[in-house]
Amino acid sequence: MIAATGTALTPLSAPVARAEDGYDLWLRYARADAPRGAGLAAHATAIVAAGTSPTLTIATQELQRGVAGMTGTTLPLSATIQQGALLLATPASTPSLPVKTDGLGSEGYAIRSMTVDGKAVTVIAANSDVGLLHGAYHWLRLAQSGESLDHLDISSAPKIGLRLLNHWDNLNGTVERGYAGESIWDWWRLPDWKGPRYADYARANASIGINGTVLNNVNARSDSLTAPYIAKAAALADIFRPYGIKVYLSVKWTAPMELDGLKTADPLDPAVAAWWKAKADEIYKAIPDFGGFLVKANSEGQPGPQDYNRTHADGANMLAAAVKPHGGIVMWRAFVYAHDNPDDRAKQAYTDFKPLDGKFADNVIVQVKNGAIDFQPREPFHPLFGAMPKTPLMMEFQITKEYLGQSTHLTYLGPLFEEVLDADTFANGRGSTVAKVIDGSLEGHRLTGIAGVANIGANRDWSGSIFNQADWYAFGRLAWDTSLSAEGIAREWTKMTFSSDPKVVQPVVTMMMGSREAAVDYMTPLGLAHVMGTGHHYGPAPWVSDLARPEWNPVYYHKADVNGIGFDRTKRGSDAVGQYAPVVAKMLTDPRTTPERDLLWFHHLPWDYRLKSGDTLWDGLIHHYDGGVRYVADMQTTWASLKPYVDAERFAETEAFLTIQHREAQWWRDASIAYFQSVSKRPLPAGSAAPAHDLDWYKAQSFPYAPGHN
Ligand code: GCW
Repeated sequence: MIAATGTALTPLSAPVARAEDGYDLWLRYARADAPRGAGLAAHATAIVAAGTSPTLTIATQELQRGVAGMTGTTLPLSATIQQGALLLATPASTPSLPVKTDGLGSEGYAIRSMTVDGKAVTVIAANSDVGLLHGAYHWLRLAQSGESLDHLDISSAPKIGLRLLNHWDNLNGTVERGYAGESIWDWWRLPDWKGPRYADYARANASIGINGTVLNNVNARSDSLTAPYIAKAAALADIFRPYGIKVYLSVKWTAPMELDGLKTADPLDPAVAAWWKAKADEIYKAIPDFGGFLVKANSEGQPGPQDYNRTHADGANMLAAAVKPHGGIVMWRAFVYAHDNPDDRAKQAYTDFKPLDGKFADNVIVQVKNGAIDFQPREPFHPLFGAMPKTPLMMEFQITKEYLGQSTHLTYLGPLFEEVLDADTFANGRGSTVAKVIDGSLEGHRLTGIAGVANIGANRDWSGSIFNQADWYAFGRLAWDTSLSAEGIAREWTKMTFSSDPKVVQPVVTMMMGSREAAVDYMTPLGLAHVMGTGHHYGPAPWVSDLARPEWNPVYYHKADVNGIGFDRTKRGSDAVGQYAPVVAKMLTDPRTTPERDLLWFHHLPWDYRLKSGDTLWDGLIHHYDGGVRYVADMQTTWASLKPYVDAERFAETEAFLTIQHREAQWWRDASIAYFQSVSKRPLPAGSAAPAHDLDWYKAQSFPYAPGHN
């Protein structure tokens, strides 16, 4: 090891060989080959940026960094327009702006190739400097992906207002359901020590249009609302602000009791309301543009207004009144289910919230998970979407892969996000997609939002694996524009992350696009759900039946016995289908018209039920498990063929992780089959191998140290 001596051993100008450790994410700005580099340089001879602001400085420095990385040349700042310049301008900084910015809002941008003063230039125009920053990132994305920089005529503005990450980060540095190491928030040393990583975090998020971050776990501690922690949050807010990113905090319902000894947390008690008002005032003094609160109440043991016989609306509205004078909002989660409620868990959020439609204050938005249970590999869309027309609903996706292979499985989430956003609620006739519910266009809401539970940690590569970075990227891109395709996003990401060589892009994108379906196949095919190990949720455990609450047990979800399998959610069963719009409910009532991918979510069917393939349900189930494992083996082959094109470090990591994934896919398949066969008493179809071990062996596996579990 070389000790630091204070002597500069390497001249600063010498090129430093750096390993591709994933730190740079999709902002690598790798050197372009000569022809592409020349083309790029011709479109970036100088930056002409009118005005000064921290945000504008970030935008120009990012362009300089990108162009320097890709071409090796320094992009000068210039006061005069010259051929090939990049012009950054707002109507305020440049009254003669030749590009219209109407309709771009405060965050959107336009990029146009045009002639100004007789010079061919590229104009990036926006109504704000943050808009210019987003435009700069768009231009850099085109440049990095090897797209043409000629004849650009782009305008882009987000339809969804709040595009947030939710960190489930604890004050002690652990991350609930985090698989990328410790929290990146160094709460202990904040606010004095503000490491460089915070700005890099903001930069990565700004590059994909994320504009807010909830810093702490929804399973919140009151301490995050104390003065020292408000100061820490304020330090982060100061760093994020020029990137167009606001901070938000999760709050614990009983904070007034825990911090200041109030006797109650009843939302209708004036002392409670006064406490929250004072707390909000205190926060806004430190963070003038604080975004607002996120609340998990009366869910999984968290306290909430129902403890005082008040409704979720009573609770949300009281908090909303506290932040309202400052322009803040409240995001109230609909992820609720109660141990003393015997009703189907999938129905409980709707049952609680639907009657409250229209009862929330205008700065409250209800945050709904994509499905009615809990971020399973596949869930039908949540029945609340489209069912609360008088209430703005925001989407909650999980980017961290609690149920999709955690840090090692390559399971690209783009197709999951896309499937949910494109799902048709039929709330207002055909075409009433979930995307239109959350962008406000279906029901005319102005407060709109989408959140992703972050997969970010202190690991050098941020997300626990290179491919998990794609999920963060895809979330941001879809939050900005829900009409983008998961495949197009995968292509962009691959080009920037690895290479724009079609020999790389094609196979990597193909691999990614089928990967989530493969995980569904080897974990929970045909609409099965929640059959994973208790607590840590790592690996299969469909046999578990001894946990205190019925809905914690996998057997509750699959209900397999000698006759058949699946959860009957039709009228004959829990009637969860009745929570969907009539057209959807009708379709889901009949197994023949239910999409097969959701079959066992809605129906309990005999093992001899015929699938569309002609297989019996039993044989088909086994074939899905087999197919999932096979897909992973194919990904291994594909990846091996890419060795010549990928740097050694990232190649080796992915290769090793695919080996883990293959072993675990096989384990999922084998353990699931061993269990279901013990129940169904049926032989495996021809060509399907028996599990490697007997059922007892799978049951005996234990994982006390699996990550991400408190
Ligand atoms: O997905 C489940 C997780 C919990 C999580 C909870 C929630 C933060 O297993 O770890 O708690 O959902 O979303 O509140």
